[in-house]
Amino acid sequence: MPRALITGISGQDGSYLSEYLLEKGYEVFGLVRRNSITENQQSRLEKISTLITSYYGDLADQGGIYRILDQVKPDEIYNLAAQSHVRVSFDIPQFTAQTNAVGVLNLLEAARQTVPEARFYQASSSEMFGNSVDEDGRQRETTPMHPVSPYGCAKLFGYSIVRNYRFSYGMFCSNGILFNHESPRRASNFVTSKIIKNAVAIYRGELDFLYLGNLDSKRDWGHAKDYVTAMHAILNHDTPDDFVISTGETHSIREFCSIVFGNLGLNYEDYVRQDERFMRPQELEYLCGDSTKAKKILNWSPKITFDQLVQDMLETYLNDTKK
Ligand code: F7E
Repeated sequence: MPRALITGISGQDGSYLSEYLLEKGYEVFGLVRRNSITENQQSRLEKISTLITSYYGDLADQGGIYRILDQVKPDEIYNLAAQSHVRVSFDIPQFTAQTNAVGVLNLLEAARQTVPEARFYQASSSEMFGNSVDEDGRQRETTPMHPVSPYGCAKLFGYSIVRNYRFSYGMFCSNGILFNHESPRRASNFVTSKIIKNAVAIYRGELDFLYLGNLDSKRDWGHAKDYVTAMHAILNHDTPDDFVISTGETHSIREFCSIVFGNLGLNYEDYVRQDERFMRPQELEYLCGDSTKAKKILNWSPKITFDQLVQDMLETYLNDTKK
């Protein structure tokens, strides 16, 4: 049975990846950062809690990381743990850098010392591109990276140190450069979940307005369930490499509002208000990825369409009165 260790196992991606690897016959281990509200840590793992083994840990705690790697001896390591909110990274830049940059190095170094043969996946991000776009309006593996947030800057360090360990020590270390990916498990302070959750509350008469930041930025949104299959494919390729994972389709926040409210028979312009608090000091305006390399080399392409993603999220919120 191959053994996989997933940091950030209780997050959106960690929970989907665990389910996918369990189906494939893996033994799944995970790192969970301790939180005073236990329910927050467990909710996405409820269905599989008896099938996985989780440890409390933090990427900043080097001793703990060594101990866990040495005990688990994983064949594959998926580093999904991060301070994952771009807007929040402007409020807590040092913490973001400690986790998203130095944390990657801590894990890599512990892997080099304890399990140098293990394959290492790093959750890199399209936020690393900043406002850099190729002439055809796409971002791909060769597009220059000029991040515009503390989150993006920290992720660029993580991406670079993973490549450095690959070339310096011959370790099997790969980056998935994932564009935005959402699902019913997306936390409600990311824009897709926030729009859907609040539009449903407005539809039910529980709320008057939805306050958002920049409505004109554009994102390439895929489904997280699709994207975790790419993570596994990246680590199970013959050689370590870096891959863009995206849909190649882009929509503005305004368009997303229009679709969601429209689905509920409402006009978003009557309910959406702009609020300075949700604007960013510097904004990444436009993302539209080109995953040709992943398609050609890994035979990976997204299966779930944008419309299906919106429906999946919307139906979950409509059916779940607790959300
Ligand atoms: O914002 C705009 C906001 O926070 C999307 C993370 O998974 O993807 C994600 O980062 C857009 C931005 O995601 C609100 O200004 C407007 O232009 O959903 P988001 P993100 O920043 O793109 C990348 C690939 C990652 O790696 C990250 O970990 O929506 N926006 N109004 C808003 N965004 C939020 N959160 N809240 C608003 O009220």
